[in-house]
Amino acid sequence: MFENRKKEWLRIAHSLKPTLQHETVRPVSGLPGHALTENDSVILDFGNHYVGHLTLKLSSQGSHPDAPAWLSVKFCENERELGETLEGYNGWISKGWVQQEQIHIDVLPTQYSFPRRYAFRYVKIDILALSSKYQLVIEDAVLDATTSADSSRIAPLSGDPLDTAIDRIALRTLHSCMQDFFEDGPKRDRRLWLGDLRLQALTNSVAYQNFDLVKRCLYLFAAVSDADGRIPACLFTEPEVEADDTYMFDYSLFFIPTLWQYAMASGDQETMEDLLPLALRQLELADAQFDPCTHLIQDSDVLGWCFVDWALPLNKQFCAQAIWIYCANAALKMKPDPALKEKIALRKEAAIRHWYDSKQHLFLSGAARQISWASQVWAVLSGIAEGEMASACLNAVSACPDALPMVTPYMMHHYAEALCQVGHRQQARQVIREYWGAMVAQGADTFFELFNPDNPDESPYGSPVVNSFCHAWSCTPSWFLRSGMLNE
Ligand code: RAM
Repeated sequence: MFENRKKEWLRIAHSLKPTLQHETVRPVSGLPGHALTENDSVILDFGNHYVGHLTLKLSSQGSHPDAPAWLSVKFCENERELGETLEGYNGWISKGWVQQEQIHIDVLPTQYSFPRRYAFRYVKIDILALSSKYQLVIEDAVLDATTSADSSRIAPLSGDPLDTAIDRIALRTLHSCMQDFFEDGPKRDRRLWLGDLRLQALTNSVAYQNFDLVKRCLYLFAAVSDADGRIPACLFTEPEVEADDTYMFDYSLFFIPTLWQYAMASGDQETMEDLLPLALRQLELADAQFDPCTHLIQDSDVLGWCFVDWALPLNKQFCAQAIWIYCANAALKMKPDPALKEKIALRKEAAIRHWYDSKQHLFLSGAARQISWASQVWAVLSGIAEGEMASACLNAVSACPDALPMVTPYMMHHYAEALCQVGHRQQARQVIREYWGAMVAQGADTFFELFNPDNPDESPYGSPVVNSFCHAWSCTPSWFLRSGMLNE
């Protein structure tokens, strides 16, 4: 399907590859003013979060170096990582993501450029070995930092200091993730994920306004849709553009609101029309997962069949139904379709009938009738719950201590948006100030992939050592603060 279009879609994506902006940055502190000996350790601080390639200018003191300098170099996005080690790590995600390496320098003086791009503020250098006859001098450390975000397009916000700090850090997060495409995290996974793209594009529309980058990403996804037209959850761009073999129910569908939102923000109707059939195809494909008699989506216990949040015990059945409705509503905005409207009504009605507990004012999910924050949030965003019912379920969940909590800024974004949708804008502002504000209080320069204020070690991967501390989907406070969403 769409086979005859994919070559052209890829061509368009390639033609929009951005020219990265480069900035030369040096440490604000940590460069030792003296020669170093074996077992010495230094921490260079670059003063902010950057993404790029580091070059170390090294020389020696004493006799001619008679043995290699052996260094361990660790790049850290925040201070917490400086103290972390990989010892005992047995999580399910590769430890190859941890930003550390060991190098041998045979000839001094030299300029050593790290071939790998890193995302960091701090660089910790441990001298593992020299010889007793010479000392190492770190003369300079020069970072070639890159981004495709044009900071000259935006002015800092003025007003409340916490709001402005949150905005500054959210923008920095997006800034670091904007490279050749919208990366989910420049430390990990350095990939284009649809769920992340949708939120980045939203914030980009009120900040850097690099609409070509959004267009490029939409075309990249289009070009790697499979033989049925299904859009993968994420894709690789190197060595060639290729789909990852990961498909998620919600992420494929999010192509629809991402396309609609892009067209609204940029005014680019042509792209919308070009990609609309592919977008609508995602709804058709999702139909196979619905029971035609009950109009309910089938549940699944396959990890990641539908994403929603990184809370492993979360049952996704209700959220999946709600997200289908949310995306179908976005499709209707691009193209009226009475049959689709009818289908939405049936699925909405079925969701209320099967999953709404009118005594508790809560939506339940799965065979075990799980109560989660995520289900209430998606009930509101999808329009399954409207008016009184919508505020009732958001109020009820906050009074329900057993409700399964949210663990990512991605899910918290949706909660804040749901609050705005029911008119609780003041409360949405409060959520942003408390949740993202708690990361500010921890000294964040960029916002994290996962953040559970009650559990600093929150990680679905087995250990926070592989977590990303600059993660695209946490950049949306700037969208809330700059779009006027929070204004009464
Ligand atoms: C992780 C990444 C990414 C997200 C997926 C679902 O691998 O954090 O950002 O979109 O999960």
